[in-house]
Amino acid sequence: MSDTLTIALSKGRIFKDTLPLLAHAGIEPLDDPEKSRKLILDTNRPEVKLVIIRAADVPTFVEYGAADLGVTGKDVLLEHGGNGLYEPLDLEIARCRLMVAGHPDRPLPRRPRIATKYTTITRDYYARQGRQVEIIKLYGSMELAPLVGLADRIVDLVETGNTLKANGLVPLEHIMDISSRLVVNKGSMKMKHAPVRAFIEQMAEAVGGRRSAA
Ligand code: PRT
Ligand code: MG
Repeated sequence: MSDTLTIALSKGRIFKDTLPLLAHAGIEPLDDPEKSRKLILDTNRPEVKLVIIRAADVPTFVEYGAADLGVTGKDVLLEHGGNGLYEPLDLEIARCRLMVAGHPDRPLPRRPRIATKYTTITRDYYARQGRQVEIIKLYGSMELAPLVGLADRIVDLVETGNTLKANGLVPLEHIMDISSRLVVNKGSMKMKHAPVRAFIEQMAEAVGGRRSAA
């Protein structure tokens, strides 16, 4: 096991945006996760495997050493509570903003209800401002909550703003910018120091190359 490197990724935008960075490190998956049902993908480098999991599970796999490395959104990391892992690199991919959104001109009750899947970040955000809110945990389709009277506001990721707009909502407060991070298991950083370091450096180089090409 000690000569292998396992990298945890989620399907969709993170996989798509990580591919060119992996290519820079000389790593090419042998299967397409959107087509294959395999959860462990071999790569052109026999010692490197990709495990394909739900985005919210990436920090858990890496924290417990089921993967040596992973790529995950800062939103997911903050909700997870990223103490058990190293976060050596901002990959500058899958960028978006975490925002408070709602109906533009609806008065707020004294203790507004905020629907979100980001309960930890949201609680911290309002607590820091000393604002009283009730937080309602949802697992998806946050935009629906204000339309059906479940919540006064939502906290969600915004990229183009099209989803909000399509549901008659507007962005109201910017909480933070989000991008995806490379995360590393603490044990792997020690036990597989040379290959892990080399991988981090190649990824950093790829990020730098993209930045100067932009
Ligand atoms: O989709 P699934 O339930 O499997 O899991 P997931 O939603 O956690 O994963 P995925 O792949 O959708 O997102 C992975 C990561 O991509 C997130 O953790 C973010 O760090 C990042 N990211 C970047 C985004 C977006 N942009 C984004 N726009 N994640 C989600 N969205 C959603 C947003 O929640 C909203 O529903 O897209 C919609 C808004 O997009 P616009 O363009 O209409 O504003
Ligand atoms: Mg999604």
